[in-house]
Amino acid sequence: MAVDEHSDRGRRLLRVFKGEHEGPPPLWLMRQAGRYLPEYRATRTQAGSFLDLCYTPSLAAEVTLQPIRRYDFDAAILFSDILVVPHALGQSVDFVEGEGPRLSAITDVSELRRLDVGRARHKYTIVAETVARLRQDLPREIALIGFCGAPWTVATYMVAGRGTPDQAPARLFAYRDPAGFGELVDLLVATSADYLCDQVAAGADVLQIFDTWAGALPDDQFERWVIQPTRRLVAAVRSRHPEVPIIGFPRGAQALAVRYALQTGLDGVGCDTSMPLHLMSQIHRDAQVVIQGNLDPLLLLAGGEHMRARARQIVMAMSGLPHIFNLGHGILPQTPPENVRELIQIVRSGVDA
Ligand code: 1CP
Repeated sequence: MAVDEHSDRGRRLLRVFKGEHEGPPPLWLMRQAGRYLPEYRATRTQAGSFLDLCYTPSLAAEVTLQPIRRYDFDAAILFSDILVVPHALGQSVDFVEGEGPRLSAITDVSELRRLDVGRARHKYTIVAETVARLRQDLPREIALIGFCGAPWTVATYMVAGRGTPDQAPARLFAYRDPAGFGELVDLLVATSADYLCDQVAAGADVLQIFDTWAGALPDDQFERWVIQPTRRLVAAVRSRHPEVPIIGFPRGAQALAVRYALQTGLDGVGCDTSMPLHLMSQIHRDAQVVIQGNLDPLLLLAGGEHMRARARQIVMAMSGLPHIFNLGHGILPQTPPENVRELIQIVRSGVDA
């Protein structure tokens, strides 16, 4: 890909974190690599299993680069999955076609002893190799985003053994045995810090912590299992890499996102689809963080005038603030790739296009 094409923009995504945010916002999209792209489906078939794709650096790097070749994004996000961490710790993890992830559920605290943080560190070297390849292949102008799941969200899968609509198994575990659940969360804080630091050492420029199920908790539990572990994870990464910007994505947090932004020490907060635009600007005002989001992925799938109007509305509402344009959740597999191109044009051309 031509470096010149991007040179006028410079490293726009990183500059937003330094307080430079004139002009249209930088943009990337959650799940920008994935099943909506025919070239992803082809590589996915070639890889065999989903975990093989995550653990084969040449293929994981290839699918990370596919959306960058097609579109004018400001960032690439490492292709991996949040469930690589439980797998690396020694839990059995399987992605069942058409059904989603299946893990051997952790039902009591004795099963935590079998998880092995040392073994995990060894597995992380494979992901770090993907990151290193990507940093070499990507033009400097395009930021490389590393990521992990937040301790709470990863724990919900580890305890339930699968995705659940209400995260009831993890919530119950935490109510019945807070000390035991706390042990699992502490272990995830420690190993996720290793995982993120390995990604930064290999060349990741920015990090994102995905807390997809943050919205399932009442405020006292949110404080304990979302805010506190995230604050410790951020502090642990900062102690080794003070400069790297870290974005949190507390999906469903609504008004609690303000407290989350104030208390975690994060540099940016990703806002989900249901977050009102005025609350997005309030989070920035109260906590001085960069704001990311939040077009409805279904509207990207639908396309047309409604999508164009809402994208402009978001850009306009956030203008003058440090804003990274994104969706409010990941791209859906049925999304027409041409809608992504159109969205990028709208965001790049500013509000008066
Ligand atoms: O067969 C396939 O291709 C599987 C689909 C898929 C993809 C493309 C899964 C299974 N994971 C991924 C990649 C992925 N997952 C990325 C790649 C980078 C990108 O382009 O954004 C990232 C950042 C994730 C993170 C992830 N995995 C999250 C957090 C973000 C979110 O979407 O909420 C979660 C909750 C997962 C778990 C997971 N992995 C895959 C599925 C289907 C799920 C959801 C399971 C469920 O709860 O039902």
